[in-house]
Amino acid sequence: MTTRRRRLKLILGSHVDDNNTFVLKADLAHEDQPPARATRGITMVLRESFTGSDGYWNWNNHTYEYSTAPLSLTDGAFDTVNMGNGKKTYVINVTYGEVVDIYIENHHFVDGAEECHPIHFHGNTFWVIAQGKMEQGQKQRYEHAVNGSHLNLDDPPLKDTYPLSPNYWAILRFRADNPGMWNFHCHYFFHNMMGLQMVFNVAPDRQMRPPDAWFDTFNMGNTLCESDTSDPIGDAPAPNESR
Ligand SMILES: [Cu+2]
Repeated sequence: MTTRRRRLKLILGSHVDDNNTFVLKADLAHEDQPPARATRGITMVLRESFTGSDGYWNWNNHTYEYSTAPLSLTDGAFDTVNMGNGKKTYVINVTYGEVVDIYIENHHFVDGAEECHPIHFHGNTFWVIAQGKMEQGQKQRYEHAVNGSHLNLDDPPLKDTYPLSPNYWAILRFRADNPGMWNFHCHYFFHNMMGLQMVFNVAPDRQMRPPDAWFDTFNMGNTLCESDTSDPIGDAPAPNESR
């Protein structure tokens, strides 16, 4: 018996166009095609910053700071923390059904040191529909990338992690059909802890929330979150509740 395995055909250099785009191809026998158009483009610029001798990683100049409430347990609500110097609980809301292009661009240019960031998305997969290289110091942005590049909408790889090198950019297209608070971060643990993460809050109106008993039992006297019984969406009754 032969076992078919998912294959990734990597073609580098042979399809370079005017925008320095490299085409990644996947085996279509195992993977769906992406939606032909995005309804929204979100630009995420990766940089490094320093406070004194302390180094931080940023998405769009924000170093991630943990929220005071567990994001995945609060029905899309969260306490945002802003400690200054770009530190914040960086959350972007996404409506159910949107087709989102996450455009990532790495502005962290290092001389003589290649530091590649494995960017990982929880709860979702994305199609890598375009990627390319910039000149050092160049700023491109999503509109230029999506309009000026060859987009592979026929057989792009469907992944949950993309290796983002200095001077490179990529367009990661995903369909927002999985409600949840989903972390988008560098998978190097020390980069993650140095702030290179953020959260896509997908379809907050469809997210499940803990039963009321959770708020009573595990919420340390409502110090984490307030119980709100006015909205029954996704609210499963606790075993000892009568309804
Ligand atoms: Cu990293």
